[in-house]
Parts: sequence; structure tokens; C-alpha cells
Amino acid sequence: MKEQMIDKAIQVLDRNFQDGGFTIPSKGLYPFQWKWDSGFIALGFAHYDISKAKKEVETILDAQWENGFIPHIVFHNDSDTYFPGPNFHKSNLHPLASKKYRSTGMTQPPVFGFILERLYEIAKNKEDMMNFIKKQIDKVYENHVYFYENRDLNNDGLVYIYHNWESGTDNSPLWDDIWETMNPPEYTFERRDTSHVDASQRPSKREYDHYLHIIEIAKEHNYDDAKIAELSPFLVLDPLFNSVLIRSNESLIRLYESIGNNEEKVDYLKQNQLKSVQSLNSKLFHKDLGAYVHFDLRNNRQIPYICSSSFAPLYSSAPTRLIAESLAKTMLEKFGDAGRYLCASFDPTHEKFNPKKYWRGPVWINMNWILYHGLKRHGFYDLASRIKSDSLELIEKNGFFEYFDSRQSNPDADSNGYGGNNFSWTAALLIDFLK
Ligand code: 9YW
Repeated sequence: MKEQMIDKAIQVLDRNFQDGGFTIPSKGLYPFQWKWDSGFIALGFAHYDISKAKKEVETILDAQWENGFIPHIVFHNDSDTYFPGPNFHKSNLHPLASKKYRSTGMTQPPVFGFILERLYEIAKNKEDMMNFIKKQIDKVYENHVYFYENRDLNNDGLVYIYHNWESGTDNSPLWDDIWETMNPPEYTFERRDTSHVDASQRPSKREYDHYLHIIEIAKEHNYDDAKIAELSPFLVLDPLFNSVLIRSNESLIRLYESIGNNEEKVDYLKQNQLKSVQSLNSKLFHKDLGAYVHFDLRNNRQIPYICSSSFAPLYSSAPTRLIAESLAKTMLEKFGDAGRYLCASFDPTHEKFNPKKYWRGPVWINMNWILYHGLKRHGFYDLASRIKSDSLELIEKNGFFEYFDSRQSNPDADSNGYGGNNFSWTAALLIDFLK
């Protein structure tokens, strides 16, 4: 069974790999290269085709802007199956944007520090992989410098996101209260996602109006960071984004130390790391909820909801023993009752939970991968192995879907698999789980 699943996963990845040296997340639905997908995808390739793994990372890092920014989508082609595409985003408004690639002016969680380190662990030819890492690592470092120098508004080590698409968790109920503070125009546009996937599993038209409006504001100011920080109606500290940054810092520090002669960079990372960890715990950990929460900087208030991102700091060194215990307890009590697969993307005990809709409830395999490694790191072996076996069972029973219903007996559909099928990171991370 294991070998059969791996063979199928390899087929998914190979079919999604494109001539331009990058991998689409899912045919039709997502026809370009996405930043954090690209990192997870590289891990899958690394187990059976190291040159594709390297190519994937090389291509996304090649799209870096002169200020260190790495965009969330790189538009390698002119596909008209996705909206909003390159002509909407207009990355060339920013003076330091890549001249070679068109992209968005938004980013996604900075995964490449830990991706480079994991590639080194997987690679059989360590010397060859270390040479590759030496060529790429400064780009990842510059990306972290970009975040600390441009997005750490309070100089406390926590960096903001200015769009829900930057979080990776697009239409989570987390953002509902922010949408209440906005009243965007009713834009006229043709959605493409709902011609690939059932509309009940995707964000609403009104939600898209909000998404587009934030980008219009950023574009009016040529994607200038300072202007965005001043004017964006969406300005959030996200525990997933920040803990991924912290975890990637850890990897960069270890890699630079083993390469040698990079003391200044190591010092810079260590100094910021210390601040990031302290502030993550003091500002984003919510004692009563027993979880990390998001903070709405624009409206100066905590967003008191629990979602899968609330547990992501487990993947980093940040949580103290007490915090880690509290996270594991909350996950088990609220997300982990019998009859439910781990880990729903939003609190299943909350009225806003929707088991079928995108980031409002379904299980996502990339989040499960982060949580699995996080739980293991902090010694919660039973919960970790449950997350892993739930992930494998969901894929084996339903296929390589984008997201899954967490209810083991699902009254609403024959399959627990939703969204795009033959989904790249689902395939890639199954391989990494099984190898
Ligand atoms: C969109 C590609 C991306 C992921 C995001 C996910 C979804 C795309 O797909 O966003 O058009 O909304 O939310 O995390 O990177 O897989």
C-alpha cells in the first residue's frame, strides 16, 4: 500500500511539473508557481528526483525582488484559468520588482530556511546539496532581512502581513471582523476558481471584493511598504507566519554555522530571533484560550479565534514547556474528539466552523505536516502520530485533494476530499511522511 501511494504521489508531482522549471499546485485551478507550495513541493521531489527539487527552489528564489521580497505567485505564463492574474497585480509598479518575472506584490510564509535544511537531510549526496545551499542561502537570508527591516513595525521582532492571501489561510473566519470594518466597492470581474471547484467550497464574491480592494490600495502606492503599513485596512500579526519565520531563522543559523565565515549574518538572525520569540509569547499567546492568536494591528485588538495556525509555533523553538502543554491540550480537547480527523483549520466547537469550506474548517495537509513536526519536537508523540496517520488515511481513502472534511463519517458528501484534485503539496508531503 505504501509503495502504491508513493507511486501515485510521484505521478501527481511529475504531471504538475512544468517545462519552465516549476510546479503548479493543481491543474486548471492554480496554473502558476506559489511561494510556500514551492517549498513543500521541493521536499516531495527530493526523495526521488533531486534535480527537480533544486530546480523548484532555484526558480522561485530567482523571482526575488531587489529589496529581498519574494512574491506569493510568480506568473510564468499567460494562463487565463486564474483570476486575478498578472495584469491585475502589476508587480512592475514597484521600482525594485523583478524585471524577469511578473508576480503579485504580496508574499507568503517564509518557508525556505527550513526547506533548505530539510533538503540537506533528505539528499543522499550531501556535498552536492551543500553546494546548492551555498548558492541559494543568501537569497533566503535577504528575504528575512526584508521582513525585519520593512515589516517589523513596533521593532519587537513580529512582522505583519497586509493581506489575507499573505497568511496562506485565505478565507478563514479570522478575517471576518476585519471585513466588517471595510466597505469596498462591488467590483466587476470574472471569477475562474468556481469553474473548477464547487462554489460552496470557495470564498464568496463579497469576500473577493475585500481581497481586491486591499490590493488596489497597495497598487495606488506602487506597493510601497511604508505606505501599505500606513493605509492598508488589513494589517495583522499572524502566529503561523511569524513562527515559520522563527523556524526558518533557526535553520539559516545552523546552515550558516556549518558553512562558516558568516558571523555577521548569524548575529543579525540571532538578535532578531530573540526578539521574535519573546514577542510571540508575550503578545500572541492567549492564556485563557490556551493557544496563539492573531493580532489586528490596524484596529489594535486581538483576534480571539483558534485555528490550525494557532498551533504552528510548536514547529519552532518559541513555546515554553507550559505553553506547549497548553497547546497540545487545546488541540486535543477542541479539535481532537473521536470521530474527527486532525487537524481542522478552524475551531470545530465554534459557530463559524464550516467543515466543507476552504480555510473555514477543512483539514490541510501542509498544516498537518507543520503540526506533526511541531508536536514531535515538543515531545507529544501520540498526538503527532495521530496527525500523521489521519493525513495518510484521508489521502488514501479520498485521493490527493487540496483539503478534506474533518468528520470521519461525513453526512454531506461521498468523499471527504474537496477543492482541487491531484494537488501537489498533498502528494509531496505524503512522500515526505512515508519516506
Ligand atoms: C487562491 C496554492 C494556494 C495556497 C494557499 C491557498 C490557495 C490560492 O492556494 O490560495 O487563489 O486563493 O489558500 O495557501 O498557497 O496552493
